[in-house]
Parts: sequence; C-alpha cells; structure tokens
Amino acid sequence: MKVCALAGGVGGAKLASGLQDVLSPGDLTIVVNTADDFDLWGLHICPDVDTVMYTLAGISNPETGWGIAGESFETLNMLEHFGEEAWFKLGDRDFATHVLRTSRMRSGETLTEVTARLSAALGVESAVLPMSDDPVATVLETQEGRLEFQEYFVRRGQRDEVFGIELRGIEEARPTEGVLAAISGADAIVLCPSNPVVSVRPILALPGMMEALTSSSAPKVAVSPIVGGRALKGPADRMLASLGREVSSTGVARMYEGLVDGMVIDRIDERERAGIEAIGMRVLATESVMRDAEDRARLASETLEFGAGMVAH
Ligand code: FO1
Repeated sequence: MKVCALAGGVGGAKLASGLQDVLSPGDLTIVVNTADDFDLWGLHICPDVDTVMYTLAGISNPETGWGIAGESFETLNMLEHFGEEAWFKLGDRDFATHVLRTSRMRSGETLTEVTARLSAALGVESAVLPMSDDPVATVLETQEGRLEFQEYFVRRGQRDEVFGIELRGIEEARPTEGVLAAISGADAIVLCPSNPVVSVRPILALPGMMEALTSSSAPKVAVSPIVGGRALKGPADRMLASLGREVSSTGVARMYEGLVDGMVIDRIDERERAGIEAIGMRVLATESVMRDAEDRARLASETLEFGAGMVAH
C-alpha cells in the first residue's frame, strides 16, 4: 500500500516514523515543508526536511525532536567565541549535513537529489521529498515588523503575535515531479499533525498542489495537531488564535475543507465530532498523543485503517 504523507517538523516526523514502521519498506513517501529553510554562515539549512530525515533514520534527539541525539556543539561554541550569535543550535554532526547539502547544491544538484543522497546514507527506507526545489520563505507579520520564520520561531522564541503570513516565492515555486508522482500513485494521503498554518499550508499553497491532491481518488486523512484546545508542540494554537481562527480540531478541519475526507482527533475532543462531520468529514477519535514508538505505530495504523474504510470523494 503506497502512502504519501505531508509533513512539517517534529509532530509530522513522529507520525511519519509510525507510518514507516507499519508499512512495507519503500511504500512511504513524505512530502516535507521547505518554507522554513534559511541560510546561516553560507550554509543552506532545511530544518523540517532534516527533522523528518533524522527521525526516520532513528537518530533524532528524543528530547527536542529536532537535531541529532547525543550531539556536541564545539563548532557552534567556536563561532560564538569568534563573536557570532549562536541562537540557532546547530550541532557538530548536523553541521556536516548542511556543509554537504550546500556544497552539492552549489555544484548543481537539486535539494531533492541531495536529500535522497543524505537519506540513503542514513539508511532511511522511505522517500523524503522536499515539497519543491524552488525557494519559498515564510515571513510573519508581527508588531515588531516582518520576521523571517526562524527569527520568529527560534531567535525570538515565538513570543510575537502573528497578524499575517506571507509565503515569499510561492507563486513562482512548483511541486517537484517526484512529489506529483507520489501523490498520483498513493493509495492513501495523510496530512500529519504539523502546524496547519506554517507547515502544511506552504505545501498546499504550491501552485498545482491542490489540483494534484483533489484529482487523486485516494482517501485523504488529516491528524489534528490540536488536543484539548492546545498545540502539542510549538505555537500553532497561538498562531491560529491571532489569525482569527478557532483553536480546535474543528478549526483545523475548516482549513482542510474540500480536501480532506476524514479527521483523526484526540479522544478528549470527542465532543467536536458532530461539528467536524457537519463540515463533511468523517471523524476518528483516538489517543493521538505520541509518547513513544509504540504510540506512533498505533496511531499510524489506526489512521491508515480509518482511511481504508472510507469512500474517497
Ligand atoms: N528549534 C529551536 O527551537 N531552537 C533551535 O536552536 C533549533 C535548532 C535547530 C537546528 C537544526 C534543525 O534541523 C532544527 C532546529 N530547530 C530548532 C527546530 C526548527 O527550527 C523548528 O522545529 C522548525 O523550523 C519548525 O518546524
């Protein structure tokens, strides 16, 4: 069974690893957000792609969800010694990823090609596909002015209220051939529990992406990242509120209206079932918090079974 998952950072990577565990090797493709990519010290950094890649390789830092387990930070310490600001915590081994990626891209390889090479070297069994080989950058409108994504997210610790989001470059960007092929060849499409505004939306906003998704007859299931009115990780709850959206799985379902056939929500949000069904989606209420590998695999198989039992539109 071929599955195509759309994912952003940590929450998306967790469900992707559960999907990888329950599917046959090679049956999973993860299309990853690249709108939070940025350059630092001349290196091209792709936090969401790397989070998914390291998680699927089984080497991610279990405490943070991003970066590599057991990292050292000697390079960053030296940069700080040289007077540089070290707000983005790049570990020594993680640096190797960015050095190689940047060097290969400068020699003409695409981000997709470099990611395939890095993933294969790390023993990842699934296809990790950047959503696009064209640059897209999330820029947030705040009371402090316009902030680049990592400036907002890491440097300023997500403390600013977000009034608007620009996806710079989105109109000129295109999904890759590989992404379009993964969607058209999928038996099920899963929208991972990633931030719907800054992780999933950039993928959906790529020109041609909604058409590709809606012309697939595969069931489409989204797993809500909001549990009990709060985001499991990151600022999704505060972002939804400041953008005037309802902070609930129903609010997330509204953002996916017309695309998604079913929503997986947490058991504690069972009372939202009727409201989501009224939007035209089926609902599976289950334990959606992924604490360990067992939780990830269980949620992944429940999500796939839920999709398989649905007639796609
Ligand atoms: N997130 C942080 O909150 N602080 C960091 O210092 C940080 C460093 C970092 C390094 C490499 C990487 O791949 C990811 C990193 N992240 C860090 C996570 C990342 O910024 C966010 O999780 C995503 O961009 C949001 O999806």
